Amino acid sequence: HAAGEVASAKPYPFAWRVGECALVMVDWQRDFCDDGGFGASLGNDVTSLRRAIPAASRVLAAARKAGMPVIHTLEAHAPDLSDCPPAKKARCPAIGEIVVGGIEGSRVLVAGEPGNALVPELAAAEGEVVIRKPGKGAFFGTDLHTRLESLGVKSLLFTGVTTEVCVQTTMREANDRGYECLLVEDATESYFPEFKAATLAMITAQNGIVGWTASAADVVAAMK
Ligand code: TIU
Repeated sequence: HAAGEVASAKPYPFAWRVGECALVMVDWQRDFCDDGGFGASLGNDVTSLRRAIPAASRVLAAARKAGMPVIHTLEAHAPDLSDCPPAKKARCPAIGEIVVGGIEGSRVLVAGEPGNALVPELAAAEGEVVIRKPGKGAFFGTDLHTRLESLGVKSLLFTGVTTEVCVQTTMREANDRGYECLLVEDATESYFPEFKAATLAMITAQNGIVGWTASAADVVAAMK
């Protein structure tokens, strides 16, 4: 296999074998990115998240062109909330509710609702897998690991929101399952700039204890 390589990646160059790398697009759903969504209901300003959409879109387009598998995730509960632990609902009471000023009368973080759709700029293409997940991590309660194994995937590129919640949790789950993980630093965002900066630093610290980070431009160049 030929290799894709991002020489500028931190803490040192990141390489993957062609055919063994997939792109994971974490939770680019309206619930987090639109005014009135879950993110906004928690008191957050969603404009910071939207800033990462153009870079995520460029990485997505490059992955499609390179024939790389693309997996989208959604934080999405069943309509009866049977997969929402009471502890999660207790600390995020908006889940499953229709909130005042919300997205088109949408129930928050519920599968199939308008707010649970991917933002149009990053919508899934025909044939791309969309995984609904009840947790912050995309491996908990899903068949993601089985799917990746059946595709022969060993390396993962990540974009998504929010950096320190669902993206970092998913990266750590992937790292523990043996995947080599790279987070595209300008294709991820947080409602808290200091948390994004800290997450990028803690991923790459200690010789890449969780994985690597690199810019969208350099990742896109490596996919050609
Ligand atoms: N997708 C994801 O990160 N879920 C969250 O709840 N993030 C927050 O930052 N709250």
